Amino acid sequence: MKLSQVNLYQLAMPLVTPFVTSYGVMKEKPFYLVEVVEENGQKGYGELEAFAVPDYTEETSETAYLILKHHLLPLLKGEDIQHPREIKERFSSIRGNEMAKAAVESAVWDLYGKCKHRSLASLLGGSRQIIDVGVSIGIQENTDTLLELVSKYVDAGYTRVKLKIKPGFDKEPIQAIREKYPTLVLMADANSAYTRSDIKLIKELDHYQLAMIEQPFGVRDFLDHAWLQKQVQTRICLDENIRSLSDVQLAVALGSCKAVNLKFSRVGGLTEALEIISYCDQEDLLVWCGGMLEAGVGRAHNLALASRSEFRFPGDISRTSRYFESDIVTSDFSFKEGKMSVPNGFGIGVAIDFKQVDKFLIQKETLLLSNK
Ligand code: OSB
Ligand code: MG
Repeated sequence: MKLSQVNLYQLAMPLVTPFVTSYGVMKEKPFYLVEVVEENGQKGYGELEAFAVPDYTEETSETAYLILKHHLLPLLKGEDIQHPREIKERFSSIRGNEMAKAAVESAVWDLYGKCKHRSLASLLGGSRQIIDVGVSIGIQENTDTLLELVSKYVDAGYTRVKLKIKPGFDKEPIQAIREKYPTLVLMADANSAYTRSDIKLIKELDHYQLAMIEQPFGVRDFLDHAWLQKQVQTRICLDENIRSLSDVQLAVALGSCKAVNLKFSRVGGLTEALEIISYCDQEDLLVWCGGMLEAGVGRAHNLALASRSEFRFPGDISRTSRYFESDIVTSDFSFKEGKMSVPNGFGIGVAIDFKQVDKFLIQKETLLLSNK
């Protein structure tokens, strides 16, 4: 496959309701839809998931765009790509910037599937057609609104609920949910809002049969997480800490966690994600599919990846309608009773709805790649 051009659609999709985490409030999702075009006109799609503010990771939508345009795409000029696996190697001279890399890499995976007449799920080694999905609930104003929300999602069939927590919004809401739903698969995500000095509180959370506590400490605090995991029964799950396979290896060596929230966009692409999945499986570490409030393209990539049998825990792959009024793809992923089907068309298996893209479009830019 020789890429002739890449089109970047800069979009901003308003969220139906603001999403609140310990980092702050998100009211819209700014992102780029990346369209890679090969010489015969076949197209592949990826989403650049970096947020507006560099709080979750260092990248922002703006910095990732610059890296993509000035440093990543030039590396593909004139290249004949035999397999999307090669992209990781081509990009290896560029440090970090995982989301910028993943946006291009995942688009090339889609393109490859379309050229080879294979679904992305089958290319990635996925075997399941229908997968259990969970929901991630932001920090709420009060316990009543929270319980109302939880009951709405439980009624919709979501098989797992993740609650965002921060100091001052942790034990009480968790206790309230637990009292009302004694057997619900429940977990908490702190997005790095606690430190060692909060050990007493975290030990209290140990009493609510949480499936896991995600990212309680700082994003490089492998040692502190290991210190914590030794003192609590509840699994510690790492999200922000994990940017590559070697980070997972470090976490295993130190005992920093028992679970990994895997977002392919946070680890530089699907190839790195596949390596992490194999390693987690071999080390008996629970691995599951995280989310970045993706629109339909990123969601389709997630579903394809999460169709692998190693994912034994419901992912953060709720319906797009939870976040957005309307989506940029034509499929609605047929959500039914907490399960979503994995698209089985070629590549990501969903078509772009360009009318919708136009609705959210800020600007479109074409970058030519054909001559060296
Ligand atoms: O920590 O997983 C996270 C959203 C924004 C920033 C960080 C996170 C999240 C989510 C959203 O939990 C999950 C989803 O896409 O539904
Ligand atoms: Mg998280």
